[in-house]
Amino acid sequence: MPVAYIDRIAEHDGKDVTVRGWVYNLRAGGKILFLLIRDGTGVIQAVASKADVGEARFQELSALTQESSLTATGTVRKDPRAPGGFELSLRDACVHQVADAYPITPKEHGVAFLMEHRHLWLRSSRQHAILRVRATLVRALRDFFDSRGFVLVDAPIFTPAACEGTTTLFETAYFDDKAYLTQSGQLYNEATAMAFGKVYCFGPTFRAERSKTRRHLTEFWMLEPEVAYATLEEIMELEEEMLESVVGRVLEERLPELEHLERPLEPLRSVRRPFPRIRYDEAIAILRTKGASVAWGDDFGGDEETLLAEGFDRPFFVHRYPVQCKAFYMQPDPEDPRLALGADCLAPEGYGEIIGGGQRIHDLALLDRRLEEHGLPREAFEWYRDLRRYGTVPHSGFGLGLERLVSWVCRLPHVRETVPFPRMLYRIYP
Ligand code: NSS
Repeated sequence: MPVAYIDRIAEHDGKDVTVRGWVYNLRAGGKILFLLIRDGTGVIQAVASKADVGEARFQELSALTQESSLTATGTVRKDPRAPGGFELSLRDACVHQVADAYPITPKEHGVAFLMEHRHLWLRSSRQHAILRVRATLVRALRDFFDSRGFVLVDAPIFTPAACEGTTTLFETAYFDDKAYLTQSGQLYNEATAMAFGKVYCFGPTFRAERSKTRRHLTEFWMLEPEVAYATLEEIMELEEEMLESVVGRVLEERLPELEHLERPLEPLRSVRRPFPRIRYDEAIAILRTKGASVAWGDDFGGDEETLLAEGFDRPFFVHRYPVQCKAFYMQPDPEDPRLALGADCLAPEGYGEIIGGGQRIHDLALLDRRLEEHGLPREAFEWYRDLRRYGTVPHSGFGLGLERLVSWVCRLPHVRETVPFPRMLYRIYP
């Protein structure tokens, strides 16, 4: 008997197939049983009658509980009233296990309970929708860079030094020495960009951030392109082209999922180039008119970003932050060296920063000064300093936080649902 997946069941109309899955719901009506079966690709209603399957099998199926596993064989029939438009007239079934009382029921559960049962929560339709959008975004991002001549060159996860400040490093034993989990692949990207011209890396990154907010994870995925000879302006253009492209792909391929999540589509449809660009100084002025008390030189936190994002209908850039609130590697603006040639891209609808990037210091003497000012050990950066000794050029790149992108695209209240098993300040189980 051919095995059919529910999302392609239409191809088997009128034929006999086997569906392999789990019980989503069960309703008994005298001599007939209605079984909703899910197989990960969709849900189909199977109808079993005592006459077709026999008394013993009928009794066995009647006793099934939510999430019991079974292989069901029957005839596929078009039925406009059935969810999904097709029904399975059951001829036989093989029950693999009768599940224990399933802890997640259609009633409302608190977030803490659901997080504790994340391994099971992943079976629900809302989680399916979110994680499918995530998978599509990953594919769209890879396609975007692969089709533009970028080479995927991955960065290591064990590293000897900090990229984004020493306060958020996860330290780990490394035989007789110690290592840190990577905060960003950027420094390695700078090496590979000098080798290949245009590169990107895409993998997990780690930050020991004691932030319990709706946008912080301790382990998150970052996509980081780096381009030799590129300026800040070129990298902002790349960012807007990328976002327009990948949001467009989600609108093309994941409409049912966005609708299931009740995600309004208009804000996604307006993700069109060019994105507004405001200088840090202008951002400060906007924030003050909104009553925020920010001093020049402060970095923006979630509250400020949310306030700023109120004024825009699409992603926008805040560029030229003061050097003191940014990382050691930022190239100063030749027109005002107090400012860094860096830009954050903020998502609208109150989401805030989803991308951070900019132009890197390419001059060795200036880099050495910054390493010293930031108290970073020169020995650990010898290889990085080499990049400024052997054919140094201006170069730029950025890092896109995947979970923040998914959170905004799906319009979720928190990043914790954007990743199968979130790692947060107080969560490392399951
Ligand atoms: O610190 S960033 O702003 N920038 C970098 O790490 C650069 N070294 C990237 C580069 O130029 N190659 O982080 C980049 C993005 C940021 O905009 C967020 O979207 C995301 O990474 N990010 C996070 N997402 C979730 N949780 C946490 N804690 C987090 N921190 C940063």
